[in-house]
Amino acid sequence: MTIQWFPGHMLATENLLKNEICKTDAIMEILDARLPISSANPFVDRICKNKFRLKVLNKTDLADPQQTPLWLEYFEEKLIPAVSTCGTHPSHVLYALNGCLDRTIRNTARKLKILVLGIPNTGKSTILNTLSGKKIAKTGNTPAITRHQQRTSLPNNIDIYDTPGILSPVIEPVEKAYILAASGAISDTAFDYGDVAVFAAAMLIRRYPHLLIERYPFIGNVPDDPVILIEKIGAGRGCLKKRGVIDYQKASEILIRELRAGKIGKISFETPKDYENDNKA
Ligand SMILES: Nc1nc2c(ncn2[C@@H]2O[C@H](COP(=O)(O)OP(=O)(O)OP(=O)(O)O)[C@@H](O)[C@H]2O)c(=O)[nH]1
Ligand SMILES: [Mg+2]
Repeated sequence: MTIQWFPGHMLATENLLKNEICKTDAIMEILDARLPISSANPFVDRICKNKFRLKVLNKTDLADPQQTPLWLEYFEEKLIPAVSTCGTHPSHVLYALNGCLDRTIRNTARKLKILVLGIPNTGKSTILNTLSGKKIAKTGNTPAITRHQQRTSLPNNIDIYDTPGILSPVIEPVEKAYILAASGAISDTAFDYGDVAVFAAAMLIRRYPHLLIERYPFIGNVPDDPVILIEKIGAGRGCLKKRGVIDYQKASEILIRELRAGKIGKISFETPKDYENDNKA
């Protein structure tokens, strides 16, 4: 099933960015470290062509610690500037900001303008707050918290702009939409938890069976079938309807919410190895 979610403020943000980009010195593109490919918006590639752009793989504390360094190597090989951060960690975000400043030619006659861009819920506003040392921007664990661009002045004549998260109007292929939905980048109103849970369960069975056993010891062996895994989780967590029928929807929601919150463990939805294999053909 295709998933689409493109509320009006995203189109307004795209139009704003098209006008603003020429007045911008550098861009911090905030990605989700668990999904560095799927959390990149092709619109950002298109409009940022002639500007210095740093890819910031945020939420590293939730990502598989083996995969994030591999992603950084992957980007380095392709000569794409990238760093990884935890958005609430001042030294991490300062390192990212300096990564931008080091590569940006300054026009001392005016303030340096840095745009913070990305899809929803990757931690843009959190990074801005950590950089400024104050809670300037509203943050929250649902997508589309920020609805308007917001400027903050930093020391050394720097203006930094937080922007609303933007997605593509059409998210393709469907696997990408499922990854985005599972990560929390798409509003819950735009997809079915059951579908996304099957996708997520299949990924967990393939890559992180040991974490499934640790989190849900009552499942016994990890089944090959994602639907059976979800049913077992539902049974173990008491998600039952009348006459003992498993509440599949509730079980799906539990799996997705615990996956997003890092309760199952540190998990990456994408690995450079799988990505390269999938794109070899
Ligand atoms: N675990 C973890 N959570 C983070 C990190 N950075 C941000 N968050 C959380 O992620 C959620 C989204 O953060 P926001 O800063 O609101 O994200 P945003 O990109 O501004 O989202 P929109 O405004 O909706 O586009 C919040 O609950 C943050 O506390 C991080 O590095 N690690
Ligand atoms: Mg925000």
